[in-house]
Amino acid sequence: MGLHTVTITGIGTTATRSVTFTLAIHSPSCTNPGNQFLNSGFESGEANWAPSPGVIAQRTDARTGTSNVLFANHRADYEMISQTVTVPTGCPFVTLSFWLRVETTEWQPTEENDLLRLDAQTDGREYQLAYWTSDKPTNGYQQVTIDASRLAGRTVRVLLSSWQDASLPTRFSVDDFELNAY
Ligand SMILES: [Ca+2]
Ligand SMILES: [Ca+2]
Repeated sequence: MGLHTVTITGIGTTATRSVTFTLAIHSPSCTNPGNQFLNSGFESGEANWAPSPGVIAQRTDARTGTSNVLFANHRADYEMISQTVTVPTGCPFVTLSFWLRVETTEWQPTEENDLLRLDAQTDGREYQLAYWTSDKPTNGYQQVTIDASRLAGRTVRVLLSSWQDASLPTRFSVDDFELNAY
């Protein structure tokens, strides 16, 4: 179940060609599979999201379209976006994925001074699903995918939040944030 990357390669006498595509396999009981978030690419601005001021905006470095999320205000200390969805029943497999770029001015490579957290709130409880830190900058945007199958069938508030210390800011750029059910 879930998303699978499939590569088909044809080998000829003079040339080799490959094609790669994504195969989505969902449970037969999952009648409404796929992405459950609205405005995943932030192209409608803040619509459907509950963001801190200025976090969602038009930027030239959006991964797709012209808008993305940027957590970079170390003076604000804490910034977040959230969206609440009901994951359809019958879809036992759930993933959260987004494209992330981490750039930092922190110079002590082993210290996790600035943090990006992915949390889920459901039934009055909060789960930390994953976190990323300033000591692991990325080379451009990279897709991250987190298993969130424990959220199957639940109404959940998904939060992505940044916590930064008072100096040497880190830029956490995010685009194309999806909650996929299968
Ligand atoms: Ca976008
Ligand atoms: Ca910092």
